[in-house]
Amino acid sequence: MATTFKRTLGATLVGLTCAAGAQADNPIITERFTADPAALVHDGRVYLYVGHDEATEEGDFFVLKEWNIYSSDNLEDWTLEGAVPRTIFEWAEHDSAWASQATEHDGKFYWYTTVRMPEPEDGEGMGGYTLGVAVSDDPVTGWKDALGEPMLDPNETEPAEHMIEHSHSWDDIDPTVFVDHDGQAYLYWGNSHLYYAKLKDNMIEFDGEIHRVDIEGMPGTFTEAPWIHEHEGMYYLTFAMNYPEELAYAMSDSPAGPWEYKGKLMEVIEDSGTSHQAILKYEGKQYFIYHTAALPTGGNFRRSVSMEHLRYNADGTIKKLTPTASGITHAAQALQSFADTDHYLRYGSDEAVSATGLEAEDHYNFKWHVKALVEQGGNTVSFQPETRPGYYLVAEDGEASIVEHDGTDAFARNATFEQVSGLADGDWSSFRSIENKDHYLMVKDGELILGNPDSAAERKAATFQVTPTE
Ligand code: FUB
Repeated sequence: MATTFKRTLGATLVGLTCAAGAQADNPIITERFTADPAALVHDGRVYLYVGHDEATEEGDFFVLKEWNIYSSDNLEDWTLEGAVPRTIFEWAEHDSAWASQATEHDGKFYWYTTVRMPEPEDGEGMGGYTLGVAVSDDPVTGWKDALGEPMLDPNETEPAEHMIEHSHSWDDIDPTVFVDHDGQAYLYWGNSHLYYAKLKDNMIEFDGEIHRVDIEGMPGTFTEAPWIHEHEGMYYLTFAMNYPEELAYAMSDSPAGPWEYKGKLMEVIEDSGTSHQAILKYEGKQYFIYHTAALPTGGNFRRSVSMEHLRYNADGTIKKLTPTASGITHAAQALQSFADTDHYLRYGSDEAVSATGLEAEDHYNFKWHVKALVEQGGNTVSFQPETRPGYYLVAEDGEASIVEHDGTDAFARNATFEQVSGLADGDWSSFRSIENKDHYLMVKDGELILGNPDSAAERKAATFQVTPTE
């Protein structure tokens, strides 16, 4: 894993003092909380634009003072290139560097952002969230407000009813830009209401009217986070639906719609009311980038960006995704029991771990992301349930259970085991707590417990095999 901090941003540089922390498994950025990813590819390099979540653990709303830009040429090593403060939009206010997307067009870069503007002083109409657009000759440096004013007045669109009782609206957020093969650019955006408009050739002004979009057959409510992409001649609109948010998608044969609902892409994210997806095409493969609450002490306002492979069915529909701890570069592992080799360790949505046979419909809950939280003597491991990133198997108070990482060193130690030669068979493994070497993981009556094996049967029960699942 390489971590570097490369470029500075002249006038837009803000205080970045820590090295960029990034890793290939999920979350892909670990040194800070990041949200609302958007990616573009330029000169063979991926540029990832994210909001920097700075809310405290007790915080009850988003605090986003700046956007951060990372880059990578292998999707494994991410370099923090710099940060652009919300204040490049001088007419905006608050810590409102919400979701954004940048694109390259005719040799220039255009970055469509969400920011908040003041409420009108005369009390006429609403202020609130709106769209800003910045322009630059470079994907990282030199971003300047292209218009010196918002792309639209929030009063030009009619907010959803639940916003009308407020002094500000937030229906004009989350822009996504799409440039079609004929060079026509489209901007989609919205919260509760979904809008789109064509862009003029100058990429910074609307060309014609703003349309309100309906998604035909949608079984829920459009929430936010639209993203448009194209694949083999079909157009895809992915978005967040309902609240807490599920990620879903619709398809069309035109970037202007009509859009037909096609299904859910991801269920509600554990511990986060929002997610927000981007689709990346890079070196012949496609990726789904989104945010979760998986970093220790994460939550609704302390999110972290993750990545999965995006795959299609033969009919062009998208295969449903599951948030994983292993991400795009690691293989998840299964933990097979020596005492009954048909049995594997499995987690659920609570604290318990059981050992049972696999069912035909099993996809995930026997998979673990195996990586040490505490490196000690070269043979330590920690176990994260593959689809509960941020949760770990811990040995504490004499019990083995699944618990959310609280960010403390004590937690990390409790979630770390020494991997030793199998007590019943040296070709297999046994695992004992690094905090209490008498406490081994073992299976009793189909449940995972901690114990100190002293019979042949107990030594078998404390013996496992770690095997790749794919
Ligand atoms: O990050 C602030 C807001 O939360 C974004 O604009 C929405 O998409 C949601 O992720």
